[in-house]
Amino acid sequence: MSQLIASSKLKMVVGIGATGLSVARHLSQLGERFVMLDSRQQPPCLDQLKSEMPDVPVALGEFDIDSFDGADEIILSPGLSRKIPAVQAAINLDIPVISDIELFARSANAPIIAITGSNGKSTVTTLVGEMCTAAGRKVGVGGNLGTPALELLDEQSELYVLELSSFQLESVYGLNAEVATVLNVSPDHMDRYQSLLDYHQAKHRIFGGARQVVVNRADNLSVPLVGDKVKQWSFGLDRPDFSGFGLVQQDGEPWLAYQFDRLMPESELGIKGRHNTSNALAALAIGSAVGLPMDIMLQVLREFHGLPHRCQTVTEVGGVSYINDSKATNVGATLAAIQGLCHQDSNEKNLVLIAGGQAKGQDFSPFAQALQKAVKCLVLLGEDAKIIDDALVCSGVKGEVNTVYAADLSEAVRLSHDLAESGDVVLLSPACASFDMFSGFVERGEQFVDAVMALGVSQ
Ligand code: UMA
Ligand code: ADP
Repeated sequence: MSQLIASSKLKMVVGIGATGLSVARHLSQLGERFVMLDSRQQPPCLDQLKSEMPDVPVALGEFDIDSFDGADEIILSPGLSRKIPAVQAAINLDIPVISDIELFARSANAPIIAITGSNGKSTVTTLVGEMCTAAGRKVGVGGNLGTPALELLDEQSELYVLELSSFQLESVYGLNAEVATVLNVSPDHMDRYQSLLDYHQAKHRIFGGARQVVVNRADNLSVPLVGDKVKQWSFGLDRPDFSGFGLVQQDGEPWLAYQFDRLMPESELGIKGRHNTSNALAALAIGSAVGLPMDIMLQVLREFHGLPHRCQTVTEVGGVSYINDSKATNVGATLAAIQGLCHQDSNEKNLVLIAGGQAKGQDFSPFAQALQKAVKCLVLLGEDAKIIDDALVCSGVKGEVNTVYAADLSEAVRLSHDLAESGDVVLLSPACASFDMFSGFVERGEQFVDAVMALGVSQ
C-alpha cells in the first residue's frame, strides 16, 4: 500500500520501548510525519525501530525544557510522567500530550472493554478475553497486560478487551468505551502520584464517554460520576442488588448469583481465594454487559486456573506449601494473599512471608497490622527492606513477628525453609516492585520457583 502523507504536522513519540515502537508502526501506516525521542542512550526497542523504519528521525539523551518545542502533538509512553519538566513545558505551550491508548481509541472500529484497578486487572482482562473467545467473538486482548493496544488493531475484530494502567490513562481524553470499570483502588505508584486522589483521578479517566460501567459495591472509590443514561452493573461479595453479581448462601454453601438467580457454587471456580471470587464476579458483569451467554461464561470460570505468578502453588516440600505471588507489587495485593492463605478459623499463625523490593512510596502500616495476625516469620529482601522493618516498629508489632534479612531470593527461600514447620505456607508476596533486583515480576517469580525446586532436590 502506498503511504500517503496524511498531515504535514509533526508528532513526537516519546519513549522507545514496546509502546513507542507500536506508536511508530501505527503512525507510519497512517503516513504521519513523526520523530522519536528517548531520554536513554540505549532504549530497548531502538534496534527494532531502526531496522523497520530507518528513515524516522531519532533523538536520544536527557530531555531539556525545550525538547518538545515544535511538536503538534506528543505521544507519551506510560513509563514517563506528565510531571517531568520537559512535558510540563510542552503542556504550558498548549501542545496536546496523549497516550497510545488515545490513539487506539481514535482508530478502533469495534467496541472497547476497558479494565483498570489497583489489583486484579490482568486476571479479569484475561477472563473476559477467554469468555469472548469461548462465545465465538473475535477479540483483541492486551494493553498493560503486555501486547500494546495499537498492535491489536484489526478490521476483523468484533471487540477489544484492554487492561489499562493509571500511567496510560493519565493521557487519555475520550476513550468512549462500551464498558469501563475500575475494579478497586488501593494505594500504588505513590512515587509517581502526589496523593491517593491524584492516582484515583488518573484511573477514573477510563470512564470518559463510557456507555456502560461496572462498579465494585465494596469499594466506593471504584464508583464513577456518570449520568443516568449510562447503564450500571455491579459486583461484590455480598448479596447482589439490581443488575448486580454477588454471593448468596445455599445450604450453608456460597453460590455466585445474579440478582435473584443462583449461578454456580463458589467451590467450582478454577481460581481460588475471595479476591479471585470478586474478580470472577467482575468478569461476569462485564461479559453480561456485552451480551455473552451465561452458560459459556460459567464454563470459562470453571476451567480458568489463574495466571502464573499470582498466588500460584509451586510445590510442597516436607509438608510446607510454597506459593508464588510475585505479581503482588503493592500492599493491597499482599493483603489479599495473606487473607486468602491464613487460617480463617484459628489464631494460629501459619505463614512465612517473603517480601520487599522497591517500596514505591507506599504506607506499610496496613501491611504491618496484617502480619501481626497471620505471619510467624517475615523474610525481607531488596533495597527498601528497612522501610518495611521500620513500619513494623512504628506500628508496634515488631516484637510479634520474627524478622530476618536475606541477601537474595535463594537465601530467602533457604531461610524460609529453615523457619517453616509442616503445615505452614511459605508465601512470596513482596508488596513491592522488583526492578531493584530483577527484570520484572516474571523473573522474580521464576527465580523463586527454581530456588524452591532446588530445595526439593536437596531433601
Ligand atoms: N523510560 C525512560 N526514558 C524514556 C522512556 C522510558 O527512562 O524516554 C523508562 C520508564 O521510566 C520506564 C521504562 O523506561 O521505567 C519503560 O517505560 P515505557 O513507557 O517505554 O514502557 P513500555 O516498554 O512501553 O511498556 C509499557 C508498560 N510499562 C510501563 O507502564 C512502565 C507495560 O506495563 C505494558 O505492558 C506495555 O507498555 C504495553 O502496553 C508493564 C508495567 O510495569 C507491565 N506496568 C505498570 C504496572 O502494571 O504496575 C503500570
Ligand atoms: P494487576 O494486573 O492489577 O496487577 P493481577 O490479576 O495480575 O492484577 O494480580 C496482581 C496481584 O494482585 C496478585 O498478587 C494477585 O494475587 C492480587 N489480586 C488479584 N486480584 C485481586 C483483587 N481483586 N484484590 C486484591 N488483590 C488481588
